[in-house]
Amino acid sequence: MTRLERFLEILREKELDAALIHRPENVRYLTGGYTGEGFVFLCPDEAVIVTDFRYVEQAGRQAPGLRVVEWTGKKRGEDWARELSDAHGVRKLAVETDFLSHDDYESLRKRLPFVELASLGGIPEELREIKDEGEIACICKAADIASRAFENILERIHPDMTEKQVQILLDYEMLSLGSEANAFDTIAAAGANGSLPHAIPSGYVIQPGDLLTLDFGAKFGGYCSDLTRTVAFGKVSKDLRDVYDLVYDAHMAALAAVKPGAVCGDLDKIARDMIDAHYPGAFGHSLGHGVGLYIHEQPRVSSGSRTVLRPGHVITIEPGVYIPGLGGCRIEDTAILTADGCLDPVTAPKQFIEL
Ligand SMILES: [Mn+2]
Repeated sequence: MTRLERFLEILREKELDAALIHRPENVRYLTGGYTGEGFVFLCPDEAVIVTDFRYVEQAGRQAPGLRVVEWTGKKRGEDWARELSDAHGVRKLAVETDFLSHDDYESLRKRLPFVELASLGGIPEELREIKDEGEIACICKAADIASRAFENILERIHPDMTEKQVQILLDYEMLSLGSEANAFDTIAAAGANGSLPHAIPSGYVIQPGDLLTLDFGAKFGGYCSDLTRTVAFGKVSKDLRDVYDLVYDAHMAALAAVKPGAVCGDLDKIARDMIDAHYPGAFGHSLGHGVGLYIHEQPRVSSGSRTVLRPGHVITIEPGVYIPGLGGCRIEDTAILTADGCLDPVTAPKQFIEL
């Protein structure tokens, strides 16, 4: 059964006649490759991409099986939604209420007064949680590109460079190795900036004795990789070395527990208990998250999450310690759930590196 067939089956189970899909990752996923703007109308008899002139030809190439219609100044998106709903006798139409703007929702509601608008309730996101072989191959390739980029820059980064210069070097390397785009804005945080989990790379000049945290990812076939490495420049203080060793141990312990049947909240607890025993409260974010077409997907790997892992889940394991005034450390790999364990596509070294 194709993704689209499975999606339509769930729509039917939920007694929804049709759906409008606007979120770009969901459009790409359900059309099998369309990456342009617009939306998709889906019902059991028809799948239609509604877009403007700029993407009509592209839509035909990327999603050959689907009908493509063009909106214009005279016939806008909501007019097409109306026409397609009328043509298929739609009474209950599902939309992404967690994505559409209030204004877009209101203009649909006004244009479709006899149709009940319902929430799609995250059906595509749920389908996207479990990756198929093709998707996993893309994630592995994206992880390989990012891993090799990291290894390649190790001999070229040194004190006296700014965080920004390191970011540019890493991004350039990933793109040169075949990344389609960055999976997200690369984080480079050195010295005291390391205590900011999502620091923006700055003009700060890296000093001997600093730790540098790099959080980055490549994209391949639309799929993201996500990894974090922390490296030392020269001799770091004993405090920083202890932080590194603890984060490393917590990362390895949580990663070792990733297998089908594992509960996401339990994985979080493994790493959190280890860190809280030494630095209470210094690990202030979740252990990880799903990765796919989008960088942060289901499932959440967080405290209290009851999600049970299954083959095809792809999650990150990224504990960290952040101490204002001192700095921080995070180590992250991506784990792909297999039938009996997990596969780690990240090959970048993660033992303590002193540059
Ligand atoms: Mn991550």
